[in-house]
Amino acid sequence: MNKKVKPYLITRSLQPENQESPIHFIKNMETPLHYFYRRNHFPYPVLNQYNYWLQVAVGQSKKRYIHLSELLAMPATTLTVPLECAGNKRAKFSTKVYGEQWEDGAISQGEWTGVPLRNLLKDTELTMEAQEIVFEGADRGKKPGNEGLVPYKRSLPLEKALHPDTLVAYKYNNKPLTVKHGHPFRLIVPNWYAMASVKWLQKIEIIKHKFTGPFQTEDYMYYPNKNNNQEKVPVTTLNVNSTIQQPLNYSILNSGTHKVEGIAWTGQGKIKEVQVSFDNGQTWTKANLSSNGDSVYSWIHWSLVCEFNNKGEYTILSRAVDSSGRVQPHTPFWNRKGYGFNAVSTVHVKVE
Ligand SMILES: Nc1nc2c(c(=O)[nH]1)N[C@H]1C(S)=C(S)[C@@H](COP(=O)(O)O)O[C@H]1N2
Ligand SMILES: [Mo]
Repeated sequence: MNKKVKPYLITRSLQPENQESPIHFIKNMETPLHYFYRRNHFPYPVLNQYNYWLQVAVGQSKKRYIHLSELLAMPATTLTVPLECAGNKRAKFSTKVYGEQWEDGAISQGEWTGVPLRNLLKDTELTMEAQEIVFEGADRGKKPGNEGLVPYKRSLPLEKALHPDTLVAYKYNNKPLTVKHGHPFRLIVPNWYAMASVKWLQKIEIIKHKFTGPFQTEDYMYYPNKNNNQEKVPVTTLNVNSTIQQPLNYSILNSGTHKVEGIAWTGQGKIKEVQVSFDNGQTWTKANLSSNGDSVYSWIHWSLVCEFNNKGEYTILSRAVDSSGRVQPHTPFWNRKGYGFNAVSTVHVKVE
């Protein structure tokens, strides 16, 4: 790539700020900070000294506070984790759905450093009755159907919250988190869609019941039916997925050798195989996979060198298979809010 010419974020909205990563040009395992996508429901919170204290509450009665400096003094874990917005690729549903029209770039990944949430909680706080842990961000705003200003607030089941890799993170790519990505600390929930990774974390509450709230039981639910709310299911684990980075959609290629390449990821196990098809899925060829080292969660890069000898139009498809046996479907699972799109990745090219 010419060093002087650089990609940009792709703007979806400015207030609140929602911008895509230029994912087709990201070759690194760690997305540079300025290319990390930005997804916000509300204006950025204005932070003050109190935001450096994390409140831990048990029900309504007991509270204690942990300061950032205490977090920094605790043993830390560093993990390469992708964040993918549940609405990534929403623009590709052929029966259109409302919401940010994300293409492929509502995903980025890098190294998160923080303290496992479980190490911040005391045994006494996790009595037999505890059922979920609720996380509240410092940002708030208006949400249709709700009164006043609502905070961004979500819960995790105890099992996920207490997983050793669920972090209260304060660094990204070895630098302090920036305000846009949750300064001073945010939750990082590997393997789940990124709505779970609450930014500007202010309050953690251990509760004895199931949490309900607009970002838990209205949004981030799969609604399979167009006209009613029946059979709704919460959005949790990342689907198996892949994106063709190059060649770009509708590009014109010279005849000859070209490299088809992209990324693949999953929230359940590891990527086992990525397959590429040039005949609309009748036959598939295995792509070469890069190693993701020791990282359990990170996406992998894949590539396939192929010959385009005849002039004409081609459709290139990619599909990933994970170690839990999941394969990207040919047709996406349509749902009213447009979450979890993971149909085979498609690119059209013309050879001249
Ligand atoms: N407090 C707070 N946390 C939040 C959000 C938000 O609006 N407020 N958005 C969530 C969603 S939907 C996504 S996809 C990720 C985006 O994180 P990023 O902006 O760092 O990429 O943050 C999640 N955490
Ligand atoms: Mo999201």
